[in-house]
Amino acid sequence: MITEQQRRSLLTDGYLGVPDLFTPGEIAEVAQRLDGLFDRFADLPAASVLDLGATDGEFGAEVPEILYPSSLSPQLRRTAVFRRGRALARRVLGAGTWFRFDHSIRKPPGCGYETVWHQDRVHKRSGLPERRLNIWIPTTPVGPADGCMRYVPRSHRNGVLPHEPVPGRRGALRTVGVAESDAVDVPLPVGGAALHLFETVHSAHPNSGPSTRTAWILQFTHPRTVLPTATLLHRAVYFGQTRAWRGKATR
Ligand SMILES: O=C(O)CCC(=O)C(=O)O
Repeated sequence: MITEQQRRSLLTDGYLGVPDLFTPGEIAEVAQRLDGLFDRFADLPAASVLDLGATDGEFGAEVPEILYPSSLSPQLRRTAVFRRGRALARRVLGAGTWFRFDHSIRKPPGCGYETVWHQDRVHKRSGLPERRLNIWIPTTPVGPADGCMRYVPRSHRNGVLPHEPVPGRRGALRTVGVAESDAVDVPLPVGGAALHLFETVHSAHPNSGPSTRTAWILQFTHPRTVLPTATLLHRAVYFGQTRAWRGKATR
């Protein structure tokens, strides 16, 4: 768990690297579940998969992303990593914090794509008075060469900044005018996590290293009473679209 000083640092700077939230064994369990899903990437429901690479690249081979992996593999929700992540989110955002979303992004060795600079709030233009926390959990050690996260400190304080589409990249919206020299890398060992707020400007490096970089990303929201119709509808549609696959997977 984090100290009060770390909590304050997160709220002041908009991000926090924590090197020791989980044990290697706890991460290995998550890695095994995620690997099992990525191994079946081509067979996952269409609603569960994206690729953040080039628009003309081979879908699933560049920067594969799985949406709601914990719905496809419900054991993920029963892991120590999930439980501790949720307790941490409640400590940061307060009682009544609600698990909103999870996804997993993989960068194969030699993946030349950075995750472009963005604020998560720009993808959720609800305008609702909610606060969110992202917990980014790598399954291998990560540094700048392997695709670690990077942040612009205190960038969460200026509201939603202008964003622009990135030609040639699937679904990417990039914050306009980020001064990269202000950014801070957050390298992590196995068992570490990078935390950030809904408005923090962030990016992740390409993976020029020899290992596959996989991250499980948990997103929590507060207050729980903010349950916009669009969110519930999105969930209902997703569950409908993946029901047949989930039924087969658990048989
Ligand atoms: O894993 C990545 O490459 C980016 C993750 C990210 O942008 C996020 O967790 O908000």
